[in-house]
Amino acid sequence: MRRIKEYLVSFLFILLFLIAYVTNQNAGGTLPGAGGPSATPAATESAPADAATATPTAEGSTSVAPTSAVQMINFNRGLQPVVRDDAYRTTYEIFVYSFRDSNGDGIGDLNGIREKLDYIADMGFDQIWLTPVHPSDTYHKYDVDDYCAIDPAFGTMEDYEALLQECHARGIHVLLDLVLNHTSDTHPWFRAATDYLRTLPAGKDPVFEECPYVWYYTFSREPMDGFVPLEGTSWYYEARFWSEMPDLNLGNEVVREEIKNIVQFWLDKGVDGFRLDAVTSYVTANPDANIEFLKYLTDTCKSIKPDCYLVGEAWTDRLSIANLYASGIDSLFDFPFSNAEGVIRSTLNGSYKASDFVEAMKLAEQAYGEVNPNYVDAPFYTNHDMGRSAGYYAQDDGPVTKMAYALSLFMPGNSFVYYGEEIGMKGAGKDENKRAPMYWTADASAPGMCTGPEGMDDVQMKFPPLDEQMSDDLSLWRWFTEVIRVRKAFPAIARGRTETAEGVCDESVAAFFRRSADDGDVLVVMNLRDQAATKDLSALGNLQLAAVLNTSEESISYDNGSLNLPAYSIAVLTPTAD
Ligand SMILES: [Ca+2]
Ligand SMILES: [Ca+2]
Repeated sequence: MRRIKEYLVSFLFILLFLIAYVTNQNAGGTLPGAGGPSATPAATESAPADAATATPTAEGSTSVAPTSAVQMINFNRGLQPVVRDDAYRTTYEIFVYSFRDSNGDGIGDLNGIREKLDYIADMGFDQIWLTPVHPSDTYHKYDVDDYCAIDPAFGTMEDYEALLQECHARGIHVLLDLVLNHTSDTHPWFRAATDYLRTLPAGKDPVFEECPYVWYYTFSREPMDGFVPLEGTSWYYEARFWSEMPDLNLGNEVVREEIKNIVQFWLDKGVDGFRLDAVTSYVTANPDANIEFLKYLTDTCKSIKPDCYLVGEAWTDRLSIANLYASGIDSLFDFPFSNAEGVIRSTLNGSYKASDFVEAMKLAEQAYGEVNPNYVDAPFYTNHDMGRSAGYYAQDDGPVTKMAYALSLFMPGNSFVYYGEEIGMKGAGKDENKRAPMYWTADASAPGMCTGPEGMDDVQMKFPPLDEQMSDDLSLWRWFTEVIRVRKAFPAIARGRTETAEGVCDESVAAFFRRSADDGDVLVVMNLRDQAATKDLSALGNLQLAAVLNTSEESISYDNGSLNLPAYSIAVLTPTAD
């Protein structure tokens, strides 16, 4: 009888284990362990400092969730995103041509993106920025032929509307890339203007009533800096980037009316905001006029949809970016931190101290916040114009690349990630290489794979394709997922102000508080070097370990105010009551 009872108990235990295991698998491993179910980050209060061993705790925890040898997988399992309807998002940049092909022509398209919305949402992204989708005869489509249509290679307007709807159903916002500095030279406005000038008798001035499109651009009878000759005439036209990209005359009221109609069209459709291309080039060599146009654009968009979000591309230094915040725009990409020469890479390669990274964040907050207290920083590490970050550290097999992206994702604001960076894709040199097909799988001819831009070199990948990385607890992809999980579980990370953790922050360890009136305080401690570090945090108040990020199977521990960080690892701590 007693043996039967024992069998029954064992059977029940195994059954419970199986149920818990299956439930957790179905949730993509995001459910809290059986020991600490909770919908808030507070769940981690009871998490053991080292959960990797999954040993039953003294309290008799019967944690039966599958465990990993990597501490963060177990420790962060209970963290849940704090969802806010504000601009502090985590945004995925999609180069549409190269992301996902739905119809077998090798060209990425809108329906392909729709197929992958679960992938994007499961990683924790709550906003996407699509590179331009308007008709254009280039693969990148940064020279627009029609601002209120969809390029047929990418799909139809119905496809775009369906994409918007499915994004919104998942809580994902959509940013439209708006290229207003210039049109294509094949845009009907430019064709009309140039056709008119070609028929105009020599020496006669153009007449507005005969062809207002002449005033949409800037024509000159004299050769000028930034102008190119108009073939078949004695005229020149402004084209700062390329002869096939004539600059719009953004000071002109008729052009502004057209732009107002364009943003109205897209906001009415339901887009959540715009990524503005080349905002420093709107009005060349006249910073005040440039800011004035950016203000006009911001005010116009907000007058139509007050909570629409605008982020501008100003590839320039901190001071120039700060000046542009006078326009009232929500965000400007934080270029000084990005790219192979930026603060992030310099910090990881040792040119800067870990503490310099914290100082740089504080300087940016001060410079931007002084001009516009409501600014939202837009940190990013790379984009479609930059070499892929996996090429920045030739000797690195993962940890340095991971830490570099963590620096970007732990910056305050709306954080942007370029597609493929989450799996460490490669690509540098010519632009086409920076826009290689998303590396879903090793088989380049598998369904959904794109062929990539014409002229792209054969880009050799350094890290495995996504499907292989998804089953590896130490992959780059898993790291990204965990970093974003932590970023979203502690809203102060994106929304708070940076304060150096004095006495802890040094050459190799970046340590800072993010303090937020609404979201509380968090302490972030990042070991940015290849040696373990032990830090005494006892002077910083009563803290508890709230989240961990490991690049190896070595665990982080926190006991009696002493934090032990293995090489290249991150601890997030929160204050306790006393
Ligand atoms: Ca296609
Ligand atoms: Ca311009």
